[in-house]
Amino acid sequence: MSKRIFLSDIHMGPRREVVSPRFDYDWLTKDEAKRLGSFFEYIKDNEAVDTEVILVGDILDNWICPYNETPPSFQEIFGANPEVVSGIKGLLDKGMKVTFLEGNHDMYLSQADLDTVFDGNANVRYAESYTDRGIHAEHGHSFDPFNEKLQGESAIQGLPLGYFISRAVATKQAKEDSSKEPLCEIIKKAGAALVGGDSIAVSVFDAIMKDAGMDSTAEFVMPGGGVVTVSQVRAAYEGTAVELSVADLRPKAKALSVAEDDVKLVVFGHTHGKVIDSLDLENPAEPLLSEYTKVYANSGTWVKGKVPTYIEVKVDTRDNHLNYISLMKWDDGVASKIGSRFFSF
Ligand SMILES: [Mn+2]
Repeated sequence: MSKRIFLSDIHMGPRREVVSPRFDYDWLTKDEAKRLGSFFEYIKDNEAVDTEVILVGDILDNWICPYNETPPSFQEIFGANPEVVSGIKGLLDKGMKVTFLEGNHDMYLSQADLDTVFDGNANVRYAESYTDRGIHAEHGHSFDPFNEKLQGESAIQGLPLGYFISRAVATKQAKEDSSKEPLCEIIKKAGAALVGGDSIAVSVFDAIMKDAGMDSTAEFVMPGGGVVTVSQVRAAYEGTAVELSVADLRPKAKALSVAEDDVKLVVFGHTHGKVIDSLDLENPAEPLLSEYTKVYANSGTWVKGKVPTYIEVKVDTRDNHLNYISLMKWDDGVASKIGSRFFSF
């Protein structure tokens, strides 16, 4: 038997000292980090050595940082979350493979960063996406114009507008200990309050800067130590197009599975909303045959206020081309199934 375990949106932060009146702005709390560490221990103790763990992005978070603080390095973040790091080391030491996929909140993480933390262990790997046995997994931010990796002269340091919005959201949280909602939800709310005129992206940006109490001259401290003002950011991203449907990646999963016949299961993260559902598609090659099924799954999140969830794919031991996929939860140290599907490839 062979298993693949997918989890995402862990959002480990730098856990910097809280000096009153500043509040803790990290999305992953200390207790949640411990809970995740014990989950990794459970996997190590209960699963076979050929089990693979795929971390589907936003595992670290160097975006959630108040505008006037220097953003953390990935090494600072790993160092602040020893429960998670030692949990992953346990898996690697047993001989299991662990893959980190790119997310938006950890966009410029690299294999070199992982090699430093995990002592060059060959079982840990960094990639943009994961493809195996009919499965396609990626974080999902590349379908979200607010949060995709940007190149070109309009982008500041290759970062999308969502980066600056995250910095403002962290600024507000550090001031008020306000709710730690995923950005797509915040953006959806801000978008719902729009009036005409500017592009949606810039209007959302304006609303969030105002909400965080940042005026046009406020200076973001950037990675590397330089600064950029709110009005410079506004000018740089004025043309950004935004779809307000980013809270639901199902249409993107459907498009992806239609374009690639070999893709039978699409696993995303990013939205923080757990899902397992079939994508019922007409088979264009054989329209007289019944519908054939592909599956969309979202691994959910491990941060505040939600029962942590993950996706498990099990290979059928009798039929090597059949995969069972389950949406699982990890509640009070117990793993249980929320829903399941199967597919052959
Ligand atoms: Mn994300």
